[in-house]
Amino acid sequence: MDRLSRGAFLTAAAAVPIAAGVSLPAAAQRRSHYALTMNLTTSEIAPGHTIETIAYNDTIPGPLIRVREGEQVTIDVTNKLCGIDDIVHWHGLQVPVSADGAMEEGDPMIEPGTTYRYTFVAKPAGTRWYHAHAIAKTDFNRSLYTGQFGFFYIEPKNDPGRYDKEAFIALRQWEPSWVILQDLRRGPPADNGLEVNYMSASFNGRALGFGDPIRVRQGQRVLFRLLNADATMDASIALPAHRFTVLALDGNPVPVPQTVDVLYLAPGERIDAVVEMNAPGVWVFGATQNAMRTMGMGAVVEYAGARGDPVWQAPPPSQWDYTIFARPPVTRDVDGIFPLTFDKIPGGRGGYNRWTINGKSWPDTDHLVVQRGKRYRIVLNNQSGDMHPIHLHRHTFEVTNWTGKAMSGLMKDVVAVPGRKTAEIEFVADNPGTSLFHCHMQDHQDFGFMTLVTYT
Ligand SMILES: [Cu+2]
Repeated sequence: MDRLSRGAFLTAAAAVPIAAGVSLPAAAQRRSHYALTMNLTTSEIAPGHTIETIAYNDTIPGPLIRVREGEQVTIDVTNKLCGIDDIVHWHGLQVPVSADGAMEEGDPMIEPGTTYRYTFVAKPAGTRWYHAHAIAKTDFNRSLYTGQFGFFYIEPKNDPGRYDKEAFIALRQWEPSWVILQDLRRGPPADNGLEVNYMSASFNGRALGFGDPIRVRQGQRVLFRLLNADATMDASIALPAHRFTVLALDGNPVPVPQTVDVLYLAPGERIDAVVEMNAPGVWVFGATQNAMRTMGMGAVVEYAGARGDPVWQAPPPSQWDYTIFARPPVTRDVDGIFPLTFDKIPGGRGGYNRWTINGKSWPDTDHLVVQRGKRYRIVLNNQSGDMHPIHLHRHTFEVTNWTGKAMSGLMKDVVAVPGRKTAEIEFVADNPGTSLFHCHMQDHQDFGFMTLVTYT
């Protein structure tokens, strides 16, 4: 097995007894001290197709960070780049502001030739991740456009471990460029600015058919821990002849696990889903969108003893809907409501679109001022035609309304708000310090779509 895919697919030994409480061999890889080095590296993502990018420890994704919930973890990040500073954000973790890795909150950028130590208690349990959090603007050699991302898995204190095999998979597109992309279905205005377009894509840094197959056996329960690590694009993925039982969204167990044909992930989102391997064959696990799959967004799932070319079949039509994983709505008082309207200022032909929150762009956006211990509702009103994956740092929020449908119990740190739709989230201000609130699209956050939650 080659270097990249060995790091990418952490496979537990087969058929770990559930009741026996035997810990998975992967648990042996738990450590409390990690070292990440930001390096300029080359990576072969498809046969003979090599890209140059920045990565952690020369692997894509970066090394898996795996710790037990509540444990102290130390991560030394060394910058070996020439003339480029950067910073690492621990996405979905409830960390102190000093360890969050966001320049806008006052955290230091890591200068070339230096090492910065992040140390914090790992919480909450679940599938988290880490990634660069610099401003890229028009520079595709920065931040989320590069290979600077990896999984950060925090094991719960009592891991049910109801699976035979675990596969961490990060979705990603490569080779971005600015293009004029007029979506005729959206109609006017035709003054839309430049959009980001890609040439290639991968699961775990390898294009479909190039990486090692995900090897399974009939009867296995495979737990996929999926991450959309893309800078700007959402993705729907499917595995023909198989269904996904969704256990967690953004690492947090869902109130109502549901079995679906297609998974949808906006940038920054994670899904933990179990698949019962009961359809022997060689299958394409990949993007439902043909163009994205053809670019390489996928991996082969191969049953032991199966032969032949990998088979793709389009899944039945489906619509992603967060509410099916949630409980019915409950009426709860909040201590404050922040109505936020998101809009786009089209950049015009050849220009860059700008984004506004209540009519203002970062750094002029109004802060959301909260008091410790109180509960707040944020009303997200997306007036633009684009989907926005809205992310709040250092806190977990409850999605209480999505596209007009009220709900409760669904805890997330990113919520995808479709074009011209609304959503509502509620959170308890339980982690004092400044917290960044922004759209997770790299180009959107770079061009205005950010503000801060501040405590009084
Ligand atoms: Cu956005």
